[in-house]
Order: sequence, then structure tokens, then C-alpha cells
Amino acid sequence: METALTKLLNISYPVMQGGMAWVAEHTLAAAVSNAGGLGIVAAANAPAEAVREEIRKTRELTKQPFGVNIMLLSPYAEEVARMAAEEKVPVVTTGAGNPGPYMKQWKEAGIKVIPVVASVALAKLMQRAGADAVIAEGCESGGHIGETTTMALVPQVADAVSIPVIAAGGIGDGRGLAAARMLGAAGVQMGTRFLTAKECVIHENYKKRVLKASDIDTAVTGRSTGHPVRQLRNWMTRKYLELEKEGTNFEELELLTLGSLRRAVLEGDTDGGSLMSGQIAGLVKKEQSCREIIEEIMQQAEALFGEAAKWAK
Ligand code: TUI
Repeated sequence: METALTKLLNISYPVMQGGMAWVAEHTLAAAVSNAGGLGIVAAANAPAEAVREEIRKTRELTKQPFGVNIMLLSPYAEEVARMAAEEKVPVVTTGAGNPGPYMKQWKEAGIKVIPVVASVALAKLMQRAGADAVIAEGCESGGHIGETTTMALVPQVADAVSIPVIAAGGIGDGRGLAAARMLGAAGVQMGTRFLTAKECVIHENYKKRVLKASDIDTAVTGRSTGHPVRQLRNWMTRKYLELEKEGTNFEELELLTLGSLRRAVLEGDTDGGSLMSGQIAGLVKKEQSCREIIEEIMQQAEALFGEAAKWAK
């Protein structure tokens, strides 16, 4: 399936892996890239040298293009941005902010820049700033989210910009890819589906919670603090939402979540940890290799496109 995204990035399939903080390290990123998608190493809150090491390890495992996701709320965002330019990584994606100040150095280094946007306004701004594509991420996603659903966001962003649009949020199989293409997207980004990939190195407890999840098992904390985060319901989200309802101040709420993602990913703390996951978790029922995941999705989507041609008759 050739699209504006496969051509832009020189990849086989229009499937990107989400830049999941603490989750998306070199093993996962290289496996996705070797399977014909675009693997992403997440910088999250790590200092530049730690991310550089991950990039080097990724390069040892794959000759295919890959990306680095820069989380703009990170205290190290500026030094990571500079390091990505020095390393001339093929692709940079960004999240949780406006990457405008870094665009020039990335473009000068020949990097393809693909910011995540949660609104039409930021998508237009990013196109004007020189972005090569945008990822329109709906609030079905796990982690830090915006307000608008994928179904509503993607066609509006696709109408507003002329660069390729990648759909993210709530996409977990070939039906999601086919639907995203119908909405005007040139490809998809998936996070949750890759959480249970064989090459994804998160704690077994975290994977099991995703595999057991149903459609209504996520909750959004932090709507009152301006940092809404979607994750699987557990003791931590219940406590957080209770405190939020009581009007507890920002600092106290932060204490509850401080280090909680690391506790979920590395220690498998399914009670106090932040098990970030999208609403599509209920669809993810088995552990598969990244190659199996991507090939299954492509076969499903291609079959649907074959049938869909008949629907118009
Ligand atoms: O960034 C994400 N998802 C994330 S980042 C993350 S790490 C974290 N952990 C705890 C608390 C906060 C972050 C976990 N998940 N997705 C991309 C994304 N970007 N979603 C929404 C946005 C976004 C929202 C507002 C991008 C830009 C924006 O406004 C920018 C502006 O300044 O106008």
C-alpha cells in the first residue's frame, strides 16, 4: 500500500509506532522499522546522552528509517532537540507542545519533522513552520491527550493542510487503518497495539492488564490540572479522580503520579503505577511480533478496500 506517508519516509507500510514514554526504546523501535513500519524511540523525560545511546542501539539493530519522539514538556527537550539534529536521525516526531523553536535546526539537518497535533490551529501552524507531515491524535489515545476525537479531528486537519496527515488514537487493526484512510489520512500511528508486541520490553503485569482490558477500562486523570492523561483504571486513577473531585491542589496531585509511569513499565506496579493505554486496549487480545501485527493489519485493510469498492454499486 503506497501512500504519501510511505513515499515521504521511504517505508513499506503506512504504519508508525507511537513515541510512548518509558516504553518505546530501541528493541521495539527497531522491530517496527524492520517490519516495514516506522519505529520510534521516545526521549520522554530522559537527558540527551541517554537518548543518543538509544539511537545508536537502534542503528545497530536496523538499517531502515526510524524516528525519535521529543516530549516537549521534558526539562531536557532543548538539549534532546539539539542532539537529534547532530545525530541526523531520519525522523523527529514531537508531543505535548509546539516544536516551533526547534524546527529550523531539524530541517537544516535534513530531518523529516512530524509534530503531533490535537487541533486544526496547531496543524496549520506546523505546516507554515515547515513540518513534513502532522500526526492528528484524537483523545482515544493513551497518555497525554487533547479534547477532540480521532473521527472528528482527522478530516478537519486533512482539509486544513496540504502535507500528509497521520491518524492516531483508537486505531488498533486493519479496520482502523482503512477508516483512517477514508477520513483523509495517509497512514496511522499506533501505540496501544504495540504495547503487547513480543519485542515490547515493558513489565509482564502491564501487558497482562492491556490484554485483559475491556472497552471501558481507561480513565482520564488531570483534566483539572490542564494535563489530561489516559490510562487503565486502577487504584492510582481512582485515588487521583477522588482527590481531583475534592479540588486537591496541583502539587499534591503531582505527588501521586510522580514516577508512576516508570513504576508501571519497569516494576509492573499495576495498583500505584500509571498504565497509560488508549481506548482501543479492549481490541488487543494477543501478544504478537511487530511483523505479525503489521502484516495482519495490512492484510485486513487491503481486504476491506477490495470489498469497499463494491459498496458503492
Ligand atoms: O504527547 C503525547 N502523549 C504523551 S506525552 C506523555 S509523557 C507525560 N507523562 C505525564 C504527564 C504528561 C506527559 C505521555 N503521553 N501525545 C501527543 C499529544 N500532543 N497529545 C496532545 C498533544 C498536544 C496538546 C496540546 C500538542 C500540542 C498542544 O498544544 C501546543 C500549544 O502550545 O499550542
